[in-house]
Amino acid sequence: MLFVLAAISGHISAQNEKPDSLSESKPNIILIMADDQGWGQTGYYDHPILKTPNLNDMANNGLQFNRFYAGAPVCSPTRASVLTGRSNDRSAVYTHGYALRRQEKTIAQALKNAGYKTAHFGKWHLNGLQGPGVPIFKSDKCSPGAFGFDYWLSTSNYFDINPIMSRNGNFEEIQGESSAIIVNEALQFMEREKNNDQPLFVVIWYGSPHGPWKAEERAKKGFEDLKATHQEHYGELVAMDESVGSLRKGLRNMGIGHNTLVWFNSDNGGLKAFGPETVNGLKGYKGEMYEGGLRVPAIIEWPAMIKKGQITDFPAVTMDIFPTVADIIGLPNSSMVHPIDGTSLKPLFQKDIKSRTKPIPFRMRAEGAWIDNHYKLVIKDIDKSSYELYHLKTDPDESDNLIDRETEIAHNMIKAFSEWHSSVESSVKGNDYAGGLSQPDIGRILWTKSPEYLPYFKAWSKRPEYKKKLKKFNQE
Ligand SMILES: [Ca+2]
Repeated sequence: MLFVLAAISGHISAQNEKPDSLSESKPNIILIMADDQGWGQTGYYDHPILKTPNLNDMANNGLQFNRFYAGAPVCSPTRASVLTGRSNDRSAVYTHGYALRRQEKTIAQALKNAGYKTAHFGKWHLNGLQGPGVPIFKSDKCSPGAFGFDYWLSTSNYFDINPIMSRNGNFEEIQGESSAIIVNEALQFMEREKNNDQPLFVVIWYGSPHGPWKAEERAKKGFEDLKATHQEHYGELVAMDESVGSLRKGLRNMGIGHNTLVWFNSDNGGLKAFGPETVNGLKGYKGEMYEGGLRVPAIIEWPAMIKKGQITDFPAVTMDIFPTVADIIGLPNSSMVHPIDGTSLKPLFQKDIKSRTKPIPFRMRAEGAWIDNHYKLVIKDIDKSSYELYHLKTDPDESDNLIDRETEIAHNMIKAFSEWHSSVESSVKGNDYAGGLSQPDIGRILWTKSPEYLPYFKAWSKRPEYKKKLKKFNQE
């Protein structure tokens, strides 16, 4: 740890910013995540109609990943993997909507223990509530606060224009576009906190470009020839990109941009409704174990430590976020529940590395995948042992199944996946926690079936985002 800190402070001194306390040698860390943005939906991958000037600029100024994977092909499971460094089933987040197990240890808790002030803004989706995003109760056992966030302005799920959000448990309607709201709030938080002793850990999880699609008129400029839902969807992406620009500009204006690590990625692959350009022609979409369902845009920007203009083909995954941050800060091994499925990407900050030692595992809804550098095993049905094998370099669109031709590689990968699968089964039973599983899993429920929310139904029944769900409570 001392070595890491010395290395970081040495580098900063070279940039004429002199750290004079321990906290200043710890970078601020900001994780930002899109909701359903596909791998093809950026300007820097030459999307045919979408321009993302701010993401392009961020990519130019940092480290761009060409092979970055969401931890799972849908929402909550990937979010769990970000917070724990573990594949989703280990923490009982079996698919979207499931609550994160309370015995898990999160990156927010670890950084809080290391002296960081922590905050979450936006979509949460780890408290077991399904249905359009609602504000989260203070008493919620799986709120952001329960998992290590000091400050939070959050909704249970996706949210759009003028949402009702929860500020540390207090419900508040906030006017504005959803991406702009959470970035502005995050900047205000950082402005308030930046002169305190504590470094900052800020998580910004967008509700865009997830449906229902509702963009501001001005953001739909240039998309007039598209059908209505497409105009709204791309408009949400435009607004999200603008908010990335506001965030980066805000950090520079506050004078903290240099030693702040900003990590951007999406939470799963693109949506089929918006065509093959959404996933840049890859096979499959959100929900599938093929590349289109898993591969997402990702960038790390950290001017103090990452040279601008780096692009890597190193395969990386959201499960790497926690181990990477732990490596940078020097967090103790005990800050995570083991086994961890990710690996530290810190060595990539200094030099490009071609080959990954630790394969990337996926398991969700009895499907799986196992990525070992260029080879990928796809398991369509774990119970039936149905396997496909692809070589992603020579066959990026996963059209040539090698399972019967590359038999030795197939055999080794199936064996490795099966051993990993057994270890996940053990995690599901609670064997990773000292003393075993001590609390029942919360599972998931539609909030319209949750008695706690009942008192709000009448008042919310006219709101556009809840109207359909609460029709019977609308008495007009
Ligand atoms: Ca999503």
